Amino acid sequence: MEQYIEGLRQILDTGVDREGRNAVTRALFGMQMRFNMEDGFPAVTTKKLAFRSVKAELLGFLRGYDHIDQFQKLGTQIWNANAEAWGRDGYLGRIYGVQWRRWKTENGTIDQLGDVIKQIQTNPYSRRHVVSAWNAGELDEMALEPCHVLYQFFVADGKLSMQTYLRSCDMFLGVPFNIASYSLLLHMVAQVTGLTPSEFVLTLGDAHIYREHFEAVQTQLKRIPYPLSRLELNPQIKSIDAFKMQHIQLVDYQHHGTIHAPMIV
Ligand code: DHF
Ligand code: TMP
Repeated sequence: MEQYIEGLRQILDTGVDREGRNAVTRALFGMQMRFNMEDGFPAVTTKKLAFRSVKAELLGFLRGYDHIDQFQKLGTQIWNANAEAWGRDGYLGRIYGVQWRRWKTENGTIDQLGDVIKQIQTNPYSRRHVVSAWNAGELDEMALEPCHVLYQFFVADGKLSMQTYLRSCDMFLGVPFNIASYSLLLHMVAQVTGLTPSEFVLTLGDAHIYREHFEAVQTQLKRIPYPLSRLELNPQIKSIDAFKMQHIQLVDYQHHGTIHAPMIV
């Protein structure tokens, strides 16, 4: 997680301040972080990560959910504010999971993730293991345009790696979730394809810290990181659609205290 901490420091020290869509941020453009799953699970330790929310959000995406009631039932409210701002009674529109599992075509839908999992099993060295949430034709039908836009898998030596492109990165609030969520997805896809999870690579576009978060980030930078936690998945689960909340456990998670900071909608 040193890379995450270094990223925060770099942006605070050398980033450029701009007034954007919703607030003033300090930003750098173009960064990359690599997390090797053999080193442990990359749950941030310099504050408390709401891992229950991470699990619930990802399971919701895997099920193609598109309404805050569904996410809330699973155990997270992190999408409520955007839904409210969009003003369609809790409907989130054609967001991530809808595109991953039911991308609309002229005569039906495409299960991008299901198809990629089949390809990983039958044609592992393909360079086309790509899932896209960026559906340019439907951007105006989403509560928020996708931040994590696209991901790709890579197989070598019985190990599975994954890379995600994050076009817009709220370094304090969203990014710790994104790192944990995609690392979790990497473990899940590795388990159902019989591979060992290897590297998660996060490529960041506009990497920013909201002015409202500067103090919270300073607090975090003063803290000494703990050793990484581990992830345990119930080994019986062999289908990406069979995972439930209780099949996913973060163990030995040592962390500093929660730091509250507002999400800027
Ligand atoms: N908008 C903005 N401005 N930044 C975001 O990071 C963001 N993320 C979204 C939707 N819109 C966004 C989806 N992901 C939280 C974390 C991730 C997330 C949305 C919200 C959040 O509030 N995290 C809190 C605690 C959450 C909890 O306890 O469930 C945190 O302290 O990490
Ligand atoms: P934007 O659409 O104007 O870029 O605003 C989206 C904000 O949400 C931006 O601060 C990035 C942040 N964000 C993340 O960092 N990660 C996420 O997963 C999501 C959904 C949003």
